[in-house]
Amino acid sequence: MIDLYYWPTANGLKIGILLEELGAQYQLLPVNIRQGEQKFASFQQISGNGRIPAIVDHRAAGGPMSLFESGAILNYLADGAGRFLPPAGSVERQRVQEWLFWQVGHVTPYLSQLQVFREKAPEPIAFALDLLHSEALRLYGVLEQRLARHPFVAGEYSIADMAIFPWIQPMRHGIVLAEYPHIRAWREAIKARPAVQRAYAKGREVAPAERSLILE
Ligand SMILES: N[C@@H](CCC(=O)N[C@@H](CS)C(=O)NCC(=O)O)C(=O)O
Repeated sequence: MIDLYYWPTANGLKIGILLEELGAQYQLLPVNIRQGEQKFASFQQISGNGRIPAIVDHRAAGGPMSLFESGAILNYLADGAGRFLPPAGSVERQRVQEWLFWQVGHVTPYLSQLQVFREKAPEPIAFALDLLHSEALRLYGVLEQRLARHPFVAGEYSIADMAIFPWIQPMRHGIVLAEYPHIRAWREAIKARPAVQRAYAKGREVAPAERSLILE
């Protein structure tokens, strides 16, 4: 059994998608980040950075093992199952890692800040909005170019796609998706997957008003 410490934000949804794709036995343990539960000492013993998602794997050989950081969790779970991440030493695995690190290193930091400045700033701050929107355009452009040549970012559907997908919310970013036909087709294909639909349905049970659950 795996415990998933979770809130249905983009970073939380990534792990829900993989667990559903794997048909894993897990329980969702909501950490209400809107009410500050990520600051509880009990949670920070599991997630040293005080952020969701985190897991505790009760199946681990040496006893229950905790892990935080979504990229590390995706790697760990995919390796354990031998799915959605090619084996060590292969070029294909490095391709998945490349796009996974692109997601955690560029997509989350810039798009999350864009969302904060668009949705939460008490008044518009043009400098921040311009800077972050330009970077969002650049990131969407990078993804569009990649998907023009490959059906999924690393060739086959992988944890890299699962990490990127929840972050592609064009309406929140002021992006017109019609200008990115390859991203649109990729997004529709992932959206249609039963595991992805189950992951979002579980997210809606936890916190239906979370903006990350909007799939338009
Ligand atoms: N680099 C981390 C980012 C995790 C993260 O930022 N989580 C957000 C929700 S998406 C959070 O816990 N926010 C709570 C807070 O800002 O205090 C990862 O990929 O897991």
